[in-house]
Amino acid sequence: MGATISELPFARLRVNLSITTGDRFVRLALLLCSALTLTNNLFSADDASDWKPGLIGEYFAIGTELMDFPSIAAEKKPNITKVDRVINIPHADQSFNDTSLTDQFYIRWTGAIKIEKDGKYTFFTESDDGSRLFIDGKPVVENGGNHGMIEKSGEVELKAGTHDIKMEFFEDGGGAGCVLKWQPPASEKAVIPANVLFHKKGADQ
Ligand SMILES: [Ca+2]
Repeated sequence: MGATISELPFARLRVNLSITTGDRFVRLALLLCSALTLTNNLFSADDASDWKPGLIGEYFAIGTELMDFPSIAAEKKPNITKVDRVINIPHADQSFNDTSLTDQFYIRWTGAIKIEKDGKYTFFTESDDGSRLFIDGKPVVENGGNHGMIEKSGEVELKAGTHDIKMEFFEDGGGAGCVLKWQPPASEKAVIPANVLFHKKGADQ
């Protein structure tokens, strides 16, 4: 997504610089307009039409005992694919997150997280049974194994911008729950809000 963002505004700058009005103030104003356009484009790039709110949740019915994360063949299709705006499923012993799944299933959530400012971010997964979180492909929280509702955390330095996020979760039997929280720099710990989670348009089809 970087190439189109950086090319467009500079193309506009070149066009405006080539205008020879003889009036420095007019040219200055045009440059200022270009700079504003550039700024606008950079901000709107985060909300570009190819990004949609929420993470893609791929739900797999496994049907056998799960003591840890299952291996899912690359070609295996999920039983359910849906967009989840947040991951905040309280602990319960019933159908999981408005699906027909109750036991012996695995979920993979993928998409992007929008980071407002550089700094150290702490992430927390609380789950029954296991969960783990990856940012930009690197493990940040390891909360695997077959267990009750347990929270684990991890820290990562992040630059402002959009980063890949992947959350995995599995449930063997009994109760199940899964909550994904964070603590941004100088902020309170909270469920990661819907307004920073996105997926590529079409990824849910
Ligand atoms: Ca369980």
